[in-house]
Amino acid sequence: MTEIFGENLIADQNAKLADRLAQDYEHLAGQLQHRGIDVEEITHKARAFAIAVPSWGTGTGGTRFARFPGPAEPRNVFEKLEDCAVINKLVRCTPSVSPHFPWDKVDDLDELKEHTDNLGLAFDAVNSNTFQDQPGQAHSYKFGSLSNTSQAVREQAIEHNIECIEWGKILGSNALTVWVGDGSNFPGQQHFVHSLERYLDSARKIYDAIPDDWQMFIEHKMFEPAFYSTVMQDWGTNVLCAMELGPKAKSLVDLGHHAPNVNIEMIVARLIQFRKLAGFHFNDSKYGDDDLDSGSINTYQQFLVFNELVDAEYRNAPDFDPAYMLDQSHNVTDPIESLMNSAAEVQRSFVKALLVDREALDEYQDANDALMAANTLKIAYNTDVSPILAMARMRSGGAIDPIATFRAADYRQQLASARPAAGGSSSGIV
Ligand code: LRH
Ligand code: MN
Repeated sequence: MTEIFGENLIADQNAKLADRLAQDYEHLAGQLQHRGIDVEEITHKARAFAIAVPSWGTGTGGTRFARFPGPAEPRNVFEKLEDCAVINKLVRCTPSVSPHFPWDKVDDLDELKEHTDNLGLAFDAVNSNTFQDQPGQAHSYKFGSLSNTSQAVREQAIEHNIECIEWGKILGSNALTVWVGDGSNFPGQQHFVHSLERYLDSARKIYDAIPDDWQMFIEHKMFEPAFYSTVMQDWGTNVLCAMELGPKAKSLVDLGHHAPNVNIEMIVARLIQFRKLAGFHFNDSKYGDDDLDSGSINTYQQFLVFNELVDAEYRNAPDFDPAYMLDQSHNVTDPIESLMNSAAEVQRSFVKALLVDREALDEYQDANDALMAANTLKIAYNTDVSPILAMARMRSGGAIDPIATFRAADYRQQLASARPAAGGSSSGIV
């Protein structure tokens, strides 16, 4: 489907904006030069930035109340990947896709790998799913999976994770993300210690199946689907378990999995310090795990997270190689537009963090000059780096304005006949 975006369409759209971009870029170059920053060095780093797209984010998402699918929704993993290729063709910073099993499971994984290679994409971390019961499944996950009181259920969940590793190997992935919704809805319903002991025992069996060149990403979440306690509830439980399991296990931070106002950037700093930062599921939220578009609500927090990540690079933090992924649910926007916008907004936070004068910041921090330290971050944050992001896209063969170019292509209309709607609204994640 990327042929809908023939070279000409992107070039034609860029031609309308190139002069204005050159002016804006030159102006920003001058501003940064005054601050001793080489704009070309920053643009080079912006072009190297990459974030994975969630396969499950390419279809319209929903809530327990309803899902309102849009036109020409992807109907299978092959079409999801075609949409991911469109995203990368326009924003040039999403070269990989994170699959979710069994949602993306097909009989011929070699064919899926070939399809993905042909689209110029790669697979990122694979995600297991022991939070839903599949048709014909022997044991239910109603009362949990890896921490379930039933050994048979735990073994079924362990087996599924090990299968995901085998499938991931065929797809060329090198990490398994394990998120479980295990928990309780009533005080007294679950023994906090026994349930975590069962979780750890199960996780060890999965860990032992992790290849030496792979990693196991443990994802914590405060609540939902359990609403009183969650076995893997917070970063503390997460990092303790990752340390307990071994060097291949690290802690993944989904930004929406924390209570409002939690200092997520400090959690990131802690995980980096103890060499246990797996990476991220970027999204935004105002209340719960809202899975809203990254950078749509709390842009300063996202910038502060990247300030910790860039600082880690700056001080050569050991074992620092975080995986960046989006994990969002697009209920009222075109998923392709939201994923393009979100990838660019995460890239924006990264680029702004590159502009922080770290030597000055170190001095102000050592001198306890709180105001100037805070302002040193704000100077970077308040810099409009849009020309750098657009120049990075253009130089990498993408669109100066991805949304305008996507709309100019009339992608959904052109695909409507090829992708007849499945019909009707339904609930839940695609
Ligand atoms: C859980 C979660 C997890 C995925 C799911 C789609 O809320 O963030 O990362 O498996 O969303
Ligand atoms: Mn997530």
